[in-house]
Amino acid sequence: MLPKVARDTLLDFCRRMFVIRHFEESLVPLHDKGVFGGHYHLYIGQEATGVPALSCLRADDYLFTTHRNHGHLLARGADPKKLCAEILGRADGYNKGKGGSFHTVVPSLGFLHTSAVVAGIIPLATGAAYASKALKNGRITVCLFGDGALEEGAAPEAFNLASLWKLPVLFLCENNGKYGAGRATGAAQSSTMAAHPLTDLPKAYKVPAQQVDGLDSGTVHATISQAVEKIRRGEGPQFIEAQTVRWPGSESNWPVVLQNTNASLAWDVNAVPEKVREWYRSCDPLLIYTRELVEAKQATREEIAAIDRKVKAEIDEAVKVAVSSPYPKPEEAAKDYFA
Ligand SMILES: Cc1ncc(C[n+]2csc(CCOP(=O)(O)OP(=O)(O)O)c2C)c(N)n1
Ligand SMILES: [Mg+2]
Repeated sequence: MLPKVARDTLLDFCRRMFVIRHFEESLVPLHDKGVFGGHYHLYIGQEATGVPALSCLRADDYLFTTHRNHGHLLARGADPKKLCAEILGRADGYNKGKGGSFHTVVPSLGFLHTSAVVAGIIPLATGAAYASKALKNGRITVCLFGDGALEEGAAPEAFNLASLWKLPVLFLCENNGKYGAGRATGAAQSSTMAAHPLTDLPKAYKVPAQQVDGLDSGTVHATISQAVEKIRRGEGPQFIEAQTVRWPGSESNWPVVLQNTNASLAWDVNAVPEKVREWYRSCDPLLIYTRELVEAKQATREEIAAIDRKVKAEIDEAVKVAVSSPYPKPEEAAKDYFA
């Protein structure tokens, strides 16, 4: 189902989803050629969660995210040139190349902290929500994390305080299937959590919690906007588990792109290698969204192909700019830290 928003906004969501997809796909060959090192994770397969969800926020709200942050930053309007330069460890990156893929922080977009420490941000986001409540600044905090974060003690501790103190925080858990094992099918379920469904955990702390189909942009948009309204009205925290199906390229330790995305795949996936075809046919949120736009006569196939081409050219340009950005000077190494 499409989000109930104006056509311009629907097309803007489409553009943002393509930005994420092309950006993420373009990182893989860069890494494989040694243009950047270190680990990294891609947001492919979760675009129909992040894009509509973050559109429900105000410009001055706060966000905290994880090792799978690129899509969140881009959904919120990050500059692909500066994000790519950051991931490549270059001086023109958002954090002068010192944060890298796992720790890109963009306070101007509300991202106060990004951490690869699984669940590390949950108490921090709760703290930011506590500050907003104390300062009465009307800002809410969105904490974005994966299903794996619920296995950490930090998560329930934070749910407890957020609930007791009725803090303005949205816990958005993106459940993309079991970590480190094969791809999940249908509703993702972790076998490393005793709490089933995962929403039982926040509910035990009286945090209202619900599951949504993270491939369904309309349901995500409606659910998040209602949750955000309740939080802004002072009702306290909310927890939403968005379920997606792990992109096959994220199954192994390092991302693998067997198929570069283009809009035409929405209507014919025969070009996709058989090994991964089923995911593109039925689980790819970007292609699902594209088909929905056309079926609802909100856009023609040609219009979508034009958005796709334009975004691809922008991302190619962003990569070029990032690759030509210099590394930070050695004397920069000890600057911008605090202890
Ligand atoms: C505290 C901690 N333990 C272990 C890791 C290693 N690690 C990195 S990603 C990850 C899985 C996280 O799964 P999930 O939260 O579901 O996120 P996903 O990668 O599936 O989006 C783990 C265990 C870590 N980064 N931090
Ligand atoms: Mg996960």
